[in-house]
Amino acid sequence: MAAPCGTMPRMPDTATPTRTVQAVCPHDCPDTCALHVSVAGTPGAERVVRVAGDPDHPPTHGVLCTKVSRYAERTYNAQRLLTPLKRVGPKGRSGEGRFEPIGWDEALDTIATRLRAIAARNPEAILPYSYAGTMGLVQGDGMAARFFHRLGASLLDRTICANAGGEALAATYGGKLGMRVEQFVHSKLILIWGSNPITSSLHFWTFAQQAKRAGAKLVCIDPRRTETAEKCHQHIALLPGTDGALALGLMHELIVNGWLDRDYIDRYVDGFEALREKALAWPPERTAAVCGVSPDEVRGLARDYAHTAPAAIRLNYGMQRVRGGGNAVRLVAMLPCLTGAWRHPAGGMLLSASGSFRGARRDAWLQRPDLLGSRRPRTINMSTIGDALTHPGGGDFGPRIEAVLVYNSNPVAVAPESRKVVQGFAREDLFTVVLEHFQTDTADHADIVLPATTQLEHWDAHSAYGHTYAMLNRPAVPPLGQALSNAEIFRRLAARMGFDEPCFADSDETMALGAYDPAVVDLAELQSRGWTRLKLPEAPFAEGGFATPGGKVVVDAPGLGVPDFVPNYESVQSAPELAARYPLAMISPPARHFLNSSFVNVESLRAAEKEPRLEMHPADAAARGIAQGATVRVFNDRGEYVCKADLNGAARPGVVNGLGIWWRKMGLNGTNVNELTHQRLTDIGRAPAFYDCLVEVQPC
Ligand SMILES: Nc1nc2c(c(=O)[nH]1)N[C@H]1C(S)=C(S)[C@@H](COP(=O)(O)OP(=O)(O)OC[C@H]3O[C@@H](n4cnc5c(=O)[nH]c(N)nc54)[C@H](O)[C@@H]3O)O[C@H]1N2
Ligand SMILES: Nc1nc2c(c(=O)[nH]1)N[C@H]1C(S)=C(S)[C@@H](COP(=O)(O)OP(=O)(O)OC[C@H]3O[C@@H](n4cnc5c(=O)[nH]c(N)nc54)[C@H](O)[C@@H]3O)O[C@H]1N2
Ligand SMILES: [Mo]
Repeated sequence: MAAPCGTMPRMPDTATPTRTVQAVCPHDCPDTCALHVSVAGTPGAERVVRVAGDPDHPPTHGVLCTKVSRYAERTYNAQRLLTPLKRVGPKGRSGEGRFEPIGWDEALDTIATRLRAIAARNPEAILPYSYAGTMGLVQGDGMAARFFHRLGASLLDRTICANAGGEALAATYGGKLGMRVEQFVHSKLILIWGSNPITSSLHFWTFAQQAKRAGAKLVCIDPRRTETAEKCHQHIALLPGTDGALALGLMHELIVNGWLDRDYIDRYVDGFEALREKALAWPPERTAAVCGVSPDEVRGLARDYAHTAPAAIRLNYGMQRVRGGGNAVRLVAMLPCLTGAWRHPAGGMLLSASGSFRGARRDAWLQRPDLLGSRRPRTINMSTIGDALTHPGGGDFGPRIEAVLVYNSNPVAVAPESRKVVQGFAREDLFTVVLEHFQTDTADHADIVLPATTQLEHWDAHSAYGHTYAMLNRPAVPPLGQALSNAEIFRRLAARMGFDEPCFADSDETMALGAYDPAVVDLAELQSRGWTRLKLPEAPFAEGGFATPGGKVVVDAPGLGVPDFVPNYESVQSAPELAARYPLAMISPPARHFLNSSFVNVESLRAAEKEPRLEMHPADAAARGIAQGATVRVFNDRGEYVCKADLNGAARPGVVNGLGIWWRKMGLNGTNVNELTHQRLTDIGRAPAFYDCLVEVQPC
């Protein structure tokens, strides 16, 4: 591959920092850390020499994860894309695409000419595709959103991660609202449910450990024996996709034993009788049979939950990546309403707190949906991008997709049913532009690749989904090579497209400093310290006050009905005929040293993960003649994935864990775990069911 790698000066090993810049970790993680970036060198030749956690920011408390403490290694990586590239070889085939450097003028003119021609026929044939490579409000959907709204391109339904749980929370509480994360240190029981914080939310784990030292009991509810499960007092290893049944089983015990806060229910729960009726059908024996646990585990958990105060639930998105994920979140979210756990600041639940930022952020100004005018473009679901790109067009779908602009995402690696996704991106008639730091699997399919700045090189403002501080990121060094920020790229494209609205002249700095409403957020503190706490009550629902229209928790939600257990599309119980061929349930949770598919190319982190792995229970492996470390073929009707069997004790019988998300071209057979996942959607929120997937495994 001819992608140029800039020759970077070697990092000075013992350089003395000359100044410190206040920044923010941009990655898709609940913790959104405040950073201190140390810069050394003389003006014009400055380099970042260290990235550390801000000791004063309460959720960060001076600590970073392994990945981000090496952020300079990512920024100065020899593989960084530093000039625009155009494809000169055949499209597709991971790693074999040929690219040549071009200037910015040629790159932007090529793109503008193609987009103008397509837009003249129908701008909806153009699709933006982005997710959370950066969660910044400026480099995420700031200037890009303005650009696509003005253009009238198809809208993107951003469902790939959190939409089942997000819409479920909205239906139940009226928004993505929950406990303040700092309060978990005072909890006496913490259910860590569908979450592996040692890997994916390290700063929450610190709070949980503080609580543990103060006498709290920690229970992990997860099919996988994660590093977190190892360190909890109890691990309930239920089958994937059975969380809704477990929640109903717990409610059954709360109800039949009278362990309810009747006063809280009477005042703040709308529709309890209908929920009660559902729950009474779930005695411990039935619950245990569906969940693959013992009836005593169900009884014991219900007793602990009812008799310990304050009791808190840290739910994470891991448990909603199955068909019934939305209903399961609704059911779990009702548990603290039945026991009145919400009365205490350290009781209740936290899945996401991002809704707390709703009134504080100036979303309409940042994204300018008004630029659509009276146009109402169609919406394309990012989770079914494989189907969308291979659709011939016509009917309800509308025009065939002719151009895709990808930024902050790597769909060829992360979207389900990769074979279809690759087929779509390999279309020779599709015009694809990818804004990236690195030559990812998706960039391999681009016609034009544009080099983007990293967080150390641009302005941004951030909110968070695991804490409630508004944050500001200042650039530490100028852009490397010819890289430009996402916002600057869309600003220049807008100029070439002839978009002359004044908003296209707003600088990155103007947008970052204007992202928050001064009437709600302390901008002086935000700018001087880099972060400021939203003014929120410590116990958000102590006296009801849910964000629903009636202010109460909603059981019977409009259009959704009363929540119930919804079995997986693919499981031994729900699809016995399929299970006869593919008897193992596969989940594909994050690997500790990667962040989705980010960091797979950072050598030291890839070395820590070693090889793509499938964790198996020793009995399931023995039945197939598979030994520790053997190369195995994991397959179903959709595809096959080659990786190494790991019999490390983390997998329960009947379930295999394919740790995510390798770049396809760095895998053993040019695929990754999404070769096996499907595009069917969750019950609520139109989200992917990555962890609802049957496979078979053979030695290779
Ligand atoms: N190091 C690292 N950190 C990350 C990420 C990463 O890839 N790597 N990803 C980031 C992103 S994008 C997100 S959305 C967040 C949260 O990301 P999540 O995907 O929620 O990740 P985890 O916190 O690892 O929790 C998932 C856990 O759910 C378990 N699980 C799988 N299926 C089920 C089920 O049916 N029921 C239950 N109860 N548990 C199940 C998995 O075994 C895993 O331990 O983390 C972020 N942080
Ligand atoms: N099988 C399976 N699949 C999954 C999951 C799973 O658990 N199992 N998890 C799902 C989840 S939770 C999520 S959130 C999605 C994540 O999917 P994505 O949001 O696509 O996440 P990444 O794979 O991290 O890709 C982000 C890309 O953005 C680039 N990037 C970062 N910052 C910038 C920037 O400032 N500018 C530009 N132009 N690019 C930037 C990075 O280099 C990286 O290649 O994957 C989903 N896919
Ligand atoms: Mo995510």
